[in-house]
Amino acid sequence: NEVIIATKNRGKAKDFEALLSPYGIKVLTLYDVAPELEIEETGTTFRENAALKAETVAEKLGKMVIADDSGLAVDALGGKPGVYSARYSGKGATDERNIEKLLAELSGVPDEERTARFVCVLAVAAPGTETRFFEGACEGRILRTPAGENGFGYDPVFYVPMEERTMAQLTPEEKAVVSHRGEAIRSLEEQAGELFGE
Ligand code: ITT
Repeated sequence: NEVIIATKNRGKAKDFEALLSPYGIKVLTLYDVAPELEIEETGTTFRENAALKAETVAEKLGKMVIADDSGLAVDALGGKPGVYSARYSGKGATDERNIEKLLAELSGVPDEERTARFVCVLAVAAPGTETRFFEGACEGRILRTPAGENGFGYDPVFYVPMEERTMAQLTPEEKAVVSHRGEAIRSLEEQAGELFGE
């Protein structure tokens, strides 16, 4: 059993592997199925961008494809960086620079006002069908210094209160249990078990 995830983000791909290997499902990414494809994310919502990615690839391959559009919403920044999380620090953005910018923006914000959440929208597209959406979120707080080596993106500065650690201090299996991506995949699994071949 294989699932195509329309992503070029290796960190995301690893998350999906941790989430789907228990079902015996192999994860294929854009690097495997359409490495030349560059999809411009022109949408202004997670849903629009997830649909754009899933439908573009499903159309091209003639197969069912899942896309993940996700990001970090910080309350003290009015929900930013949101859909722009990957590109927060501008052209040539890296996880390190994005974190640096986030910490700079939040430098004057006291601990109790540093609440944030990760959001994940999955779009499931297949030729000739209506695209379906599944969502997940994970509440936390933005620390002042990064901690942990696992995960990707903003994981080192995202503190998960229930775990009393940052997302980057969790193993991939632990992250799968608490993360926005985990919640979205479980919702997909519950409502569309047939996708995974039961
Ligand atoms: P694809 O479109 O190729 O999937 P992308 O990185 O551009 O890759 P998004 O547009 O959905 O994907 O941006 C998601 C960004 O949100 C990601 O680059 C991180 O900065 C952040 N993010 C999402 N999920 C995260 C997670 O689990 N941990 C840390 N940061 C996350």
